[in-house]
Amino acid sequence: MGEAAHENIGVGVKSSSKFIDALRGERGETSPMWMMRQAGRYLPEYRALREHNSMLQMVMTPELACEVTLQPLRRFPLDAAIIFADILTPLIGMGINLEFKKGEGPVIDNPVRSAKDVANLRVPTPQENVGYTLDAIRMVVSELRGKTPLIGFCGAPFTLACYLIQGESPGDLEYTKGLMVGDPETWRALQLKLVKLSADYLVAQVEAGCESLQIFDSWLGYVGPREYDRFVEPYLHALVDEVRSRVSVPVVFFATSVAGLFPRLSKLSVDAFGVDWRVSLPQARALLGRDTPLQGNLDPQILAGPWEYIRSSAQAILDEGRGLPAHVFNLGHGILPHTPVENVERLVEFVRSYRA
Ligand code: 1CP
Repeated sequence: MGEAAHENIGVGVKSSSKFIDALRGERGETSPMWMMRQAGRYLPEYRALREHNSMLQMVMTPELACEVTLQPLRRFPLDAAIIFADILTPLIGMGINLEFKKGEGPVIDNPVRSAKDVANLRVPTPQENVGYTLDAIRMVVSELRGKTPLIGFCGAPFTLACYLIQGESPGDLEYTKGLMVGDPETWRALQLKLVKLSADYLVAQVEAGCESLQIFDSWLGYVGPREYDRFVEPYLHALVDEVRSRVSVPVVFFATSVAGLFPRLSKLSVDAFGVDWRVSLPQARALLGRDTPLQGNLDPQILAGPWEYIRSSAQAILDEGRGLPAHVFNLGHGILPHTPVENVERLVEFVRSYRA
């Protein structure tokens, strides 16, 4: 890396890494690999810790978050770690009551539904809000000793608003879209607060030692092009542009079911796009109309299937990846709790050794 990449605030890429190189558009002999939700319930050692600690306790205790972040790396030779946190934890400091309920996922018992609710939301500094995650990042980085880069992340302003407004895992978005189209001023005020919260959070994660960032817009696939242009794009661009002006690490944007939005998303000033399994990598490239490194896109649901099927799917993706400017192998969405660990082990070994 040249010095130019470091000049913004003096933090930037430290370790030489196949993963960071690929995000910068440099293609090596093999595709580097990590897996979304690579720390999680499919690992027995994660379940063992989880038996005695709630999800939030694990995120809020730096020693535990550090340990859980490192668990998948002890088992598999992955090319990146991702800090154990959640896109929703930074919302707690805004004044919402977040709980992860067994079987239900995240629940917010004081959802945001009015102009007054939005006005009451605080935007604390990352240090006062999520100091526990910043501490965990520093611990992980010191354990990794420059050998493996750590990914920091946040939820995009649209997806965070979905959770804040719906108050639970959004099965549908009727409250969210009702507010968005019915009260655009309040929507704007909420989006601007979320842009500020997330931009500061991403920058703080880089300052604590993260060498790459990923923005998750998990619910964007529910948005049509007209609403994207008016209610989503200005804030997503504001977040990305703000972060880029302050740090120089590569930024990946990930959303699912957004093939129809790819021509618009390609205007985002990110280094790479994460792709889900509903489109092929060449299709995604054509729709984006831009030569950008892509990350993806094995369907995590087929990891429950026979090895031969998994292997041939992974091979097809790696072959497609050879046609891209650069490719990071990943799943098309998070790994599922019942995934056999043995299949993951074989997959990582296969991806590491495969040469197209
Ligand atoms: O043990 C448990 O019961 C907790 C399950 C769990 C885990 C392991 C949740 C609850 N969050 C996490 C960690 C997490 N979440 C990470 C870091 C770990 C890693 O990747 O190794 C990351 C990056 C996330 C991101 C996240 N959380 C997203 C974006 C990615 C995606 O899946 O689309 C979203 C939407 C969430 C919300 C969330 N948190 C937890 C659940 C079950 C959910 C999804 C609920 C829903 O479908 O709405």
